[in-house]
Amino acid sequence: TQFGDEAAAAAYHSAQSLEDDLRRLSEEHPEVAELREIGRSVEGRPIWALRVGIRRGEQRDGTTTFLVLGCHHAREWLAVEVPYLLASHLVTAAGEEPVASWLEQGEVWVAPMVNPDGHEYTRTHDRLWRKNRRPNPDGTVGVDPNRNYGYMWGTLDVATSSHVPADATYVGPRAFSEPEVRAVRDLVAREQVAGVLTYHSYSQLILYPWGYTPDPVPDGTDRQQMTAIGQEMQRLIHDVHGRTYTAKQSSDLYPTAGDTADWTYGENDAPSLTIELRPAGQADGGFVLPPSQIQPAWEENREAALHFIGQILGK
Ligand code: ING
Ligand code: ZN
Repeated sequence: TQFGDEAAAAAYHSAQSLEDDLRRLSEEHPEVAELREIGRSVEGRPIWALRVGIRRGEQRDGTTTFLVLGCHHAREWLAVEVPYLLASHLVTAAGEEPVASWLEQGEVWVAPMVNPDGHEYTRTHDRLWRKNRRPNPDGTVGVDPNRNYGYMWGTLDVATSSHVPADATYVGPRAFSEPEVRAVRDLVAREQVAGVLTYHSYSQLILYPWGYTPDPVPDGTDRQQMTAIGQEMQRLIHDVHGRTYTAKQSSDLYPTAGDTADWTYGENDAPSLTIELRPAGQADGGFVLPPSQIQPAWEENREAALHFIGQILGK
């Protein structure tokens, strides 16, 4: 690699090694895991999801789906590893409670690398690249996939949600202009998605909608459920290694229109949370963490993720 940390590059997944490892999981556990290509990136790379569920033939009406996403943003390497390890855990725990009961009526889809083009670019050219690799008409490159979803898309024009193609938070020319984002949209349209967990790094946060407005989501069971799950996840994470991941509304971090959770909740009524993984700040390493951080990050997030999944599939 150009930045010389061969050990880190080997310990974290590339697009190819992720495909290999997801394929191996599906081949070792064919009764509960299936590898699916959910779409292709701008540069033609497959976007992979592992479907964790019991084989039901064609008759799958009424099956509730929980969706886990990772790595919308290229440089957020830890946000590939935590969802990958969650997928691996679910596959090996599928025969034991509580996972076994969840899979009687439901399934979990895990797509650890939504933005494979950007991710590969961070391994070979620019470790801190964020967006996808869309060539823009003005000669710049990249749309922010976490600003390209179609709920209240484009309604803000601020530094953290920009209409300038060169910017790191460029929203794109229209909602769902990006194939990586359409892959998620089409998966949500095909399956009965009833809960969404999307991983980013860093800042140690648990973010619930909305991003596009400081108003809270409407008063009622959804608001109650998302804030309660966020609080419980904060507690479960803290219990493991003492790290504080603070639960709050995403607009309290900064305003964004077109993010994943606003769309999966606003358009699809699925309780949706964004996790910002380790570390707390730039001074602690920011996006660039040694591989020794992968295991503790996974450990502290495991029970929290399982809690959310259980709240959705365990009914
Ligand atoms: N942060 C998120 C971003 O997309 C976020 C923060 C998530 C804001 C969800 C609004 C909604 O900017 C990183 N690190 O990507
Ligand atoms: Zn991000």
